[in-house]
Amino acid sequence: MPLETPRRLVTELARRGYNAEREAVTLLARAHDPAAALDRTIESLPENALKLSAEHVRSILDGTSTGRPQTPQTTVSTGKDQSESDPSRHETSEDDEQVPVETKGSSESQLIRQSDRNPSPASIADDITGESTGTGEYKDFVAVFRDRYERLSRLLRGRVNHRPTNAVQQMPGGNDAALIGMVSDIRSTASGHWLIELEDTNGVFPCLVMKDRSIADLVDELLLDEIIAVDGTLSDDAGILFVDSLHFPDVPHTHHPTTADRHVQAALISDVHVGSQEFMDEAWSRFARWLHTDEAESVEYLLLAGDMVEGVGVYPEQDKELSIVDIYEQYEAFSERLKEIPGDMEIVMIPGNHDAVRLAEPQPAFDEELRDIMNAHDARITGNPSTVTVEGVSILMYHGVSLDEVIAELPEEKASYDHPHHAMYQLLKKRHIAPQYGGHTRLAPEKRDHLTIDEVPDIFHTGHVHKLGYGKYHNVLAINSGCWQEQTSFQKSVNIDPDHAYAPIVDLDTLSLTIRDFN
Ligand code: D5M
Ligand code: FE
Ligand code: ZN
Repeated sequence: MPLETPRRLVTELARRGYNAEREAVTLLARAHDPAAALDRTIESLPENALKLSAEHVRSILDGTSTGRPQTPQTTVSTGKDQSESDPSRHETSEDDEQVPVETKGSSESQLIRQSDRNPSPASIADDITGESTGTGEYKDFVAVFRDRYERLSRLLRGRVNHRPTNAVQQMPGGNDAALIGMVSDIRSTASGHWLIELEDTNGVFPCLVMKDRSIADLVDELLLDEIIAVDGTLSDDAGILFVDSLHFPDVPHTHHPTTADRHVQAALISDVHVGSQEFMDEAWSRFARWLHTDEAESVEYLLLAGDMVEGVGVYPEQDKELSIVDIYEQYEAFSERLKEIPGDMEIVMIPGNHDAVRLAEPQPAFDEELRDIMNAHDARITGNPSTVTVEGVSILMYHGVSLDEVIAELPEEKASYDHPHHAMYQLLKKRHIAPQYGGHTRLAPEKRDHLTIDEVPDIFHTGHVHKLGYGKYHNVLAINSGCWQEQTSFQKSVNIDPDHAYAPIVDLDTLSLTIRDFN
């Protein structure tokens, strides 16, 4: 990156964790080779220095001395930390080992600059089926991120008195300031503090979270491309914001779920994987038979959150574990299994990453051909994700591919395969189905960001990670529903120990939960 302009120098200094006197930046910008001058200056700074002085730069440029380093400047005032109450948590049944993790990548600026990352973001709450407008062009990606910013910043505006990044750049040093932006970079400085770059539609601004502040814990929860707000104090040269408090769009603590006005229940399941040699044929039949019993009399709804069938060519070597190799025959077999379910139950289905619809999210619903095959119950067939309302209760159904990413990025206590609902809490907190762009989760470019969680659901239902987990987050019942497939050889190789053949049953009038075991 060329460093000839003061703005770029400031950004680069901030990226490396340094603040600088205005005069120091001017001197560097005037140097014959600003990049080399910057490198030399930084090399000669002591380890714990945070600020670059003009005197120091002059001494380097003159070549007279290495200069007397400044003492680190850490003017951080007291802040009101955002403390998250621990949501109520029920224990899940099984223990498992952790799956290998990935590291955070760095993201290119998406709101104002061109990004050349692999094409794709996109849709929530509403079903995308038939509404997809994205062409995959560059302008769609800019549009979708602007839309994400617009939607989620609205949720934060009441909480901070923010200004656009370019306005903050003009403010005098030492002032209080607040920003709302997309997290475009997270890195630790040489001295262990956190440098977070926030981007809005006007620019990028560096924000520093000091390691010994209690809000430093929240940095662990940050994902690239999510929208947050920060409040703090500008450094003397106004080049960096020292963060006092950090806010997520979040679900209000006062959120009060709607419940059904009669006693009625729903079974929330996912990941049936018909067509896999590991599909649990007999357990499924036990579940279906139970639904015909008096005990299950109130279970009037069956919600299926994706991966109806095992699919074809989803993962390398998958064909060796297929019991049915033709995708249409898999849906026919699945349809037969649906026929075992009582005919008067209402079924809602969204697709998953093993299903025969486009992989990029939001995924449209099954097409006519597949609907014809699965027509036995006249199911409500909708896209992934979708919000469905059942007896007045709104249920956000999402297959869950982004959970892999959230679990990979965040520390164990914030999200893990053993506690998949904790990863769901993070999505609720960020008010986004797939905050991080450009990883595993393939996002379809649309003009609108359909994956923001605009309305808080009463229930959030996901699957995909094949682990059972449930709990409440700010009164939203989160359920990750396990699977109907025994451990595959791939899962064995990476220590995924699936929770299979459990059916979470929700009372729609009280939102209480019972887990039925069909193993
Ligand atoms: O995903 C089931 C779970 O297993 C989910 O957490 C992804 C993970 N998984 C399964 N197979 C693979 C491969 N081959 N690579 C990476 N991750 C994998 P499901 O959607 O049912 O396959
Ligand atoms: Fe699955
Ligand atoms: Zn899946």
